Amino acid sequence: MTLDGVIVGEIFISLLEQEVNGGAMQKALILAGILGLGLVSRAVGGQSSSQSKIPVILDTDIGTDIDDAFALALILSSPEIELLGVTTVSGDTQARARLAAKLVWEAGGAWRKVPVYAGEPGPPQPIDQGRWATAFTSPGLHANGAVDFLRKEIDRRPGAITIIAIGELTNVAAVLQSDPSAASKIKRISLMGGSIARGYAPDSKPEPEWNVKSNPRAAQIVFSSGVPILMAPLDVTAMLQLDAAGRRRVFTQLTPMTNALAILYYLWGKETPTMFDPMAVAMLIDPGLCQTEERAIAVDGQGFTRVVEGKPANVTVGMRTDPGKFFEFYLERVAPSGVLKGELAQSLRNFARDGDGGVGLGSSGSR
Ligand SMILES: [Ca+2]
Repeated sequence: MTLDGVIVGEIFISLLEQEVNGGAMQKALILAGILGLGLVSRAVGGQSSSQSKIPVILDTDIGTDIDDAFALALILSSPEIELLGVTTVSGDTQARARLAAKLVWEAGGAWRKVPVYAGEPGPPQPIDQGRWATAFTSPGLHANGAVDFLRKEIDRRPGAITIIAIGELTNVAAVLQSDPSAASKIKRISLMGGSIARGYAPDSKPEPEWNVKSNPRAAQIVFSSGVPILMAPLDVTAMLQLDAAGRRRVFTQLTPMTNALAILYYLWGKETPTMFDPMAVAMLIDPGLCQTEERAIAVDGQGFTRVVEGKPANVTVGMRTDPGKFFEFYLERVAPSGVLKGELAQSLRNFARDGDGGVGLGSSGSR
């Protein structure tokens, strides 16, 4: 579906809200009108047609911190993105792959066809959320093959694919090293990582950020590859706290996806998520969410990301952001307010999830 279609769909949905107190026949007529025109928007889920979308592969260490799950949920709520697949990195990559595969399964519709590939396992990391998906299997879940998958997709669509990297850069570096031509075939890497003018705490000095510090060599390979990089460092992420009101808004949506987020949040076991990773998705969709600068950035052996003066820029880096605008953007997608309430909303969601009836809700998208 085109963006215009989404907008028209939302107009219909707002009309629908006004009619939600009407009789059953009236509801049925409105529902039939929407479905007949194929105008059901992202509000009811499903990966729609791929025309003019941003094709992406998400590379993630989902399962340790909670923000990866929130980032994947943003992708699953964003009609601008065509999700070709998910790859996992760091520690028990198979446990992470099960988590990602179960989350896309919960999103329903064509999302269930999104393949998930585990990368090479690394040194153990805590994955407290893993219990949610211990025994999960699906046709799209693969116990290995992340780097091969990335390379094949990049070969299949040279110059088209954006990699969203929200873990250490081990898989991305492996792709770049496995094929000298790979760098020229990747459109862009949108990554959460690094620290330019501040660290984790307010007013702190720059420090090695987790994703870079976990594999500085891989980060060096990525930052020196020549692939255009869109970078969400601590400067535009460390202040993004999802407060109690935001959590309540997400967890009371009662969709299968937001229910999954609630479970993962409680398994994670801390109070306030910092939404580091969702910014790497958000600024790709809406560059206006960050004030960016074009910079030459180099990675040192400790994992510092330093601006090098007098060299050509290799990175578009977010330097400042307005957390209020970010959360407005995030929550309107993952937990939309005022869109589709009550039983009719559930009917539409069920319809979208269980059978698209040929109205474009679950068209094949990528595969
Ligand atoms: Ca992450």
